[in-house]
Amino acid sequence: MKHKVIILLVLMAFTLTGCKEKDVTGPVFENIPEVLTFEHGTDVDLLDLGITAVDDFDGDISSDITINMDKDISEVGTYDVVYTVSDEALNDTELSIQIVIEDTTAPVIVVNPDNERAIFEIGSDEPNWKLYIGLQDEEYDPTIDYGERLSIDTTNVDMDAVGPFTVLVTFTDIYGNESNEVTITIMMIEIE
Ligand SMILES: [Ca+2]
Ligand SMILES: [Ca+2]
Repeated sequence: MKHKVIILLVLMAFTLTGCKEKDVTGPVFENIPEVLTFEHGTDVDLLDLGITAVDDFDGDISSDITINMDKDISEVGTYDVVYTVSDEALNDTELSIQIVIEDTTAPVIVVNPDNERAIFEIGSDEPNWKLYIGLQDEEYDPTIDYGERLSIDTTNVDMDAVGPFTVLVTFTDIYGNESNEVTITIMMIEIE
């Protein structure tokens, strides 16, 4: 009888241990994208990059993935983003990835339609050429000193001679992308 009880107890203990097999393994991240570089201005949803999480006990727990940072990655730069996911037994797994936001898009420069052909009297002062252009899809303010980023080539212009003259303009954004070149044409005339 005593033996039977012991055997029974051992069996019960074994069964209980079997039932209570503990989840000690954290989930695993999968489908980590290789390319995490985005063009400036792209709408990036950090929780929608296709990254998934699978757990040995709980299965697909991708919907439990969270990130540790503010989701504002709107400026050009490199951002460390830490993804975290926990299984039901509270085993955590972290995944750290870098998101690069870059600007490789050249600005598009346009000639202000009002000033495509400007007429001046010989001897006039040079106009403010910065008023003659605009930028598409980018902010432009002619009162700002853009320094060498705004190239206004007036070597062909002679304000004291008759003729059409051309001014060549290019603009470089702060990331070094150079725009197309536009031509402003001015007419210098003699008024008697
Ligand atoms: Ca687990
Ligand atoms: Ca740009």
